[in-house]
Amino acid sequence: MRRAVNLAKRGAGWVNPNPMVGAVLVRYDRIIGEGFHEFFGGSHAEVNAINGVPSDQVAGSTLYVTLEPCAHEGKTAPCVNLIIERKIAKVVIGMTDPNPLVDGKGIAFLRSAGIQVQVGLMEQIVRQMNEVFVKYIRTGKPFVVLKTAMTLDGKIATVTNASRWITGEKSRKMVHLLRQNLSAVMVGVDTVLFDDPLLNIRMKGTWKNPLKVIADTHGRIAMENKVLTNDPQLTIIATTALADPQKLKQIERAGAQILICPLKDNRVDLGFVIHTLGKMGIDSVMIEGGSTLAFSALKEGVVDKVISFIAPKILGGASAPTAVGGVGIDKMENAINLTKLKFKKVGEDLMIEGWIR
Ligand code: AOF
Ligand code: ZN
Repeated sequence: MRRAVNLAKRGAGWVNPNPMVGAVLVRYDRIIGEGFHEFFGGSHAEVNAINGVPSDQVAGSTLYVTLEPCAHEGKTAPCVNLIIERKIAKVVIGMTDPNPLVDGKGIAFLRSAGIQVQVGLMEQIVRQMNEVFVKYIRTGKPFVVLKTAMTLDGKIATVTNASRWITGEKSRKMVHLLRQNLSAVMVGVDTVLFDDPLLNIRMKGTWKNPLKVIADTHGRIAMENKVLTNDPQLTIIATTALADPQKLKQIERAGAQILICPLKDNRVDLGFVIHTLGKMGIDSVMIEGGSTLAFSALKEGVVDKVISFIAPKILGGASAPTAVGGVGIDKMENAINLTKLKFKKVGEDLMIEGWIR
């Protein structure tokens, strides 16, 4: 199962909004076949593990698969049929498939065909690997990660708004990896105006760039900003009726999409943006700043998980921006609490992961 999990992760960023799935076929305690779901629309992990292995070897073998094999006719034929046809004797499953189309039906089908089924091996690890899928398939809303990068005193820039670079190279590379694994990145317009980020992936190898979503209530983005001049077809400007229609037309002509949103507290309604992205097939979003957007997202309750990089630097300055701004929370008992915290050292920085309680 550990091997199946590692295989599954190779599909990260390519399979969305499908889950990452890995499968390993074992006979007499030896691996005779393995595979994973490689890209959206591609064959399922089980098929990749089983196909190519001679029939006489498959018959009587044990299949380890991270997710319950599907029993529905999707883009591909149901995996349970293949498992039964090829006379696999036993199937060990990491977790049941939360997809309402499957949800236990695969397991029931295998059992009724006389196949021995064991469920829940390494379940916690498998579940966390597919936290994006689990949320999206059940709610239709993307899993939202709030990423912050700050100094030890919580600053995301100096008093003069200089922000390159707070964290070290390793942390920044990690962010690129996160961008690859999630379907969209979102920032506020001030971040675009101050930092002019590309919001793409710059690493060796082949990567799929995420959709770039800019929260821009008044349509203040500059036409020269890199998100409008580089791959503008991947850019969505989430704006409101407060923006100048002429400017919005100009943005559309540049190749970006405009999403007119309702207002909430005089800003883009983030709940609406998240809901709309879900309907577009976006299963995951990483909010990358700035501090105003971070606060709105937390207050609106759209954030599922926070990933914070903390650099061993101190900047001070009462007016220097902190990771989360906005109007703030009044009473300690109303603080936003994180749970299941994880810590990791990344280069010289500390990475903290926590889930919104
Ligand atoms: C499996 N093995 O490797 C995967 C499964 O659109 P389709 O046909 O690719 O089906 C996608 C659904 O199938 C997805 O929502 C999830 O329920 C399941 N994914 N199942 O047996 C796999 N990727
Ligand atoms: Zn399948």
